[in-house]
Amino acid sequence: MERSRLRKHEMEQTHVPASTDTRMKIAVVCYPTYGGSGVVATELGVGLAQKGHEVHFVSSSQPARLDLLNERVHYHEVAMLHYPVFEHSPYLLALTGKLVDVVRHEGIELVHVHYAIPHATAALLARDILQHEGIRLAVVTTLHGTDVTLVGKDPGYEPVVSHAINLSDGVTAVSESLRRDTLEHFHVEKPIQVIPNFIDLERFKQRNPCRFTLALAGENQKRLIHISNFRKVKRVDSVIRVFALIREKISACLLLVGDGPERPRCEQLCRELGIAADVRFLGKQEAVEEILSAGDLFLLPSETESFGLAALEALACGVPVVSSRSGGLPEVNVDGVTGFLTDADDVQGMAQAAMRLLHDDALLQAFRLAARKQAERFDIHRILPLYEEAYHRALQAVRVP
Ligand code: GMT
Repeated sequence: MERSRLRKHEMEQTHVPASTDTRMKIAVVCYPTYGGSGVVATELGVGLAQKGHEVHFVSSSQPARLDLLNERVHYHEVAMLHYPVFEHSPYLLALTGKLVDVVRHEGIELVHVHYAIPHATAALLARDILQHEGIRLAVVTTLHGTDVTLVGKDPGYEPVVSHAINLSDGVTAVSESLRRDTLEHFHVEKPIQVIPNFIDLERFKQRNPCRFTLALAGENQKRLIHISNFRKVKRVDSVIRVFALIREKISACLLLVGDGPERPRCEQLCRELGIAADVRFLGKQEAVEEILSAGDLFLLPSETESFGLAALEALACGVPVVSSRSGGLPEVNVDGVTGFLTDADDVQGMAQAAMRLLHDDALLQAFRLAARKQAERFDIHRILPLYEEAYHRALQAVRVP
């Protein structure tokens, strides 16, 4: 690295933040995909930029909810090098190289990676490379879900993820349940701070339902909603089976938002159960808050769910949730207050819980109010400062000689 540029970097880094008001230069690494950790990372980054920090997103393509680039929000695409020798191009190395470049040229002091695999390993490698040039970089890793509960704990990945957790300068998990799972499945000495996911209560609130959604349902039909990426863990087939039982007793329609590998099987199941006319596959949608506002109930029977951001979005729009009690869902959906919790494979139980609410308007209304109140606990304005504090602690840690 050129001397002058190095000096500029050092000068910026000698300004140890005195308080959590200090502006930081942060790189955010995430998957760009619709849903989950990519959404949390994007909304966190944009929120930090609104508070005056400079945020650089680093991803394989522009994150789905990142529509605003300005003087404090930047995006750097990880370009893949394709070469005939590679059966699969090494994303880990491409990301590491991009991080080194962005840190060098933008004076980044902290990298926040969302989803450990392979982002945390890439950030640690970048930190090592930069250390040889005299640049100190803090790495904060946020564990989101299957990076721990499914993929990460695979014996082939476990030592790599344990190493990434132990060597990060700060580690957070999105729920207490995920923190426990991490301690159970990994060889971890590092303290893990729980910082729950958050919600923008201004965006996610009861609002005029989307006209398109209303047009899809009959006048007196109850509307059930499910939103996911249609992967096996989401058990969208159970959503359909629960709905089939409800529909035997109540006039209702099911709105399915999102897309993914299980969708064709789910479409087939609807035909086999003879309910296809009342089930709408809406695909990926941007204005989920408008669709949710048309809903009476949200269904989420996931096999594993470290947090359940979609459930929180539903609650914020005043829509009660009937979900499994897997993972962190009980930390979001309060049984008997904001919805009901059942075992993940209890299709009958879920249908009964749903019908209890759909049959009783007064109860449904009480749950709607409680749902919004619960969502207020996860207000972005309460959670964002927790990340700022975590960053400051990580920065202090790398600055101690
Ligand atoms: O881990 C995944 O399945 C993907 C991950 C993501 O990157 O989309 O989703 C997880 O992170 C979300 C945001 O923190 C949580 O709300 C989800 O509950 C979690 N998914 C699972 O645990 C299955």
